[in-house]
Amino acid sequence: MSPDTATSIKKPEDGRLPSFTFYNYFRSSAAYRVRIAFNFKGVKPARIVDLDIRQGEQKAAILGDVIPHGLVPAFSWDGGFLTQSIAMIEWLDTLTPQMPRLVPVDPQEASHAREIALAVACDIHPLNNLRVLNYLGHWLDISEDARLHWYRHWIEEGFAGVERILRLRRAGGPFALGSQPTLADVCLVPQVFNARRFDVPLSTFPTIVEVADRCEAMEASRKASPEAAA
Ligand SMILES: N[C@@H](CCC(=O)N[C@@H](CS)C(=O)NCC(=O)O)C(=O)O
Repeated sequence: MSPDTATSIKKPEDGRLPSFTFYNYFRSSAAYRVRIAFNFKGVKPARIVDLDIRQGEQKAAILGDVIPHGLVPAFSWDGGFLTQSIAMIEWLDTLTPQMPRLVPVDPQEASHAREIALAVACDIHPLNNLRVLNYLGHWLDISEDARLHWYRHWIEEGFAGVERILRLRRAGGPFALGSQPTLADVCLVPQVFNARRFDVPLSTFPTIVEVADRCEAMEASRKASPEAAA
């Protein structure tokens, strides 16, 4: 695809999932969200391309206009592409009828699922992305210890809000918003995984830990974990 073909990007025909390629990195928590969604929805991409973001391979792909924003995850299909894990999960969910509905059909419940998902995807994850950590280190000369402090701080700050929201919203569980896992759980599992990986104390976030652990124990999540995807 080149800029002058951008206007002819094709929509998936007849509202069904096309045969598509998934651009992945095993440790990317945004890709981990999408992998969990694949398993819940019983979807298998036709092709998986693993890109090592530590080596900048996701940027090399911009050259082919495959991943215009230079980040994983992304989808591409004949004549089209989609980026942003939340949009990608909604796309999968909309084009596959299987349960669970990751974005609930009820508009109010859907907004609550997006609320938690976006608290993770917009308010926590971007601050701790590899390019931000690299920028802090390479350009601002911030030490590794201070970067670790930064990393933990933004998870703790973000989780404090999510914990309060979950306590107010939960109607008895067992998942973040009720009896089925939703986009909210799908986003919490990788973020809790990252928190543990960087030794963020989680004792003040019992609701987050409870719902994330419940979803993480499900086969759909286990098969999507960085260990399983490596
Ligand atoms: N908002 C994007 C975030 C994508 C993103 O930041 N991906 C990370 C991996 S989790 C990445 O490609 N990082 C490469 C870098 O930081 O250079 C989404 O949800 O898909």
